[in-house]
Amino acid sequence: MSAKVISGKEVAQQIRSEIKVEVDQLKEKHNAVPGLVTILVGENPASVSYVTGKTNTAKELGYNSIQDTQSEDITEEQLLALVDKYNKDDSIHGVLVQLPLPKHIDSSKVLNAIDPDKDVDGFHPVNVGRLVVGEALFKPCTPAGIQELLVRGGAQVSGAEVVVVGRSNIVGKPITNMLFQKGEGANATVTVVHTGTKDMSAHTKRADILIVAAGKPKAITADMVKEGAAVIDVGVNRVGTTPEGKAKLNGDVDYENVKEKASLITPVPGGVGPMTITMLMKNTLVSYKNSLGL
Ligand code: L34
Repeated sequence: MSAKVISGKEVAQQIRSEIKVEVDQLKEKHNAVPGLVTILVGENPASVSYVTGKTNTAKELGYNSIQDTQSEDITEEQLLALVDKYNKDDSIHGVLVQLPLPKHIDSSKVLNAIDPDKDVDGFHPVNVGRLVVGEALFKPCTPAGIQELLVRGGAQVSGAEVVVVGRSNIVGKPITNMLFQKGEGANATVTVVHTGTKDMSAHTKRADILIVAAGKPKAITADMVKEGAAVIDVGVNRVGTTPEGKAKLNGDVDYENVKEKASLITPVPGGVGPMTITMLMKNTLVSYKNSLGL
């Protein structure tokens, strides 16, 4: 079998055009647009690339889009003050601080300072709690993107054996919490494997849906995958440079070999990444509509 490749790029484009229609209508009616600020600290090339993607997409959709880039040596206090400034700004509906932050800054302190109503990443403990009890205000962007890809790619999620590789706050924990909830695009049986797992492939081989956020190239090889599984590759590893001098990207899955065994697979680049950005746009739209009481 050779898998159907789900293009996150195409699905993302589709959802973005749906969002654009709604934003244009709301602008006409309310004479206002969604506002998103993305705070970037330092010059990590991966972060610069992702944040630029977010800022540009927001601009394309007609948002008030601000990229606030700060030097690597900004103090924690200064960063907290910056977050507070945007919390209080009525033209801003989404406040995002790109991770990772430099070591001298306590990330959780910064994330906890974001107004939960503007926390379009869904990382604030209040929003994590809402997600866990099934009352999510904002679904975290990468997991929300994964769920959309599964649903729009035609995977049967309800009743599926899902195995999540990795337990991060950004991907592993929230996708687990989303997929075992009752409801559309969920209702699955979810197992989480991580660096403390004794026999990783015993679990991954059982998966109807395998979600890989391990942060390591080729963490998943073909022998670890069940014939016909749907494989979502969340990893983005910079593995070298292309002849044109651009970063060469690989996921966490041995794509060429796993593709021959899976029924569905997402590529890297052009898979989950563009969906993360799109779901951020969706969350910002939700926050803006909430602010209008819609
Ligand atoms: N606060 N920090 C916060 N929120 C997030 O949701 C993120 N994440 C992760 C890192 N830190 C964060 C992202 O934005 C990962 N991530 C992310 C976003 C976009 C892309 C990848 C990861 C993406 O657009 N990937 C493209 C390739 C981009 C490139 O060439 O560098 C792709 O096609 O996969």
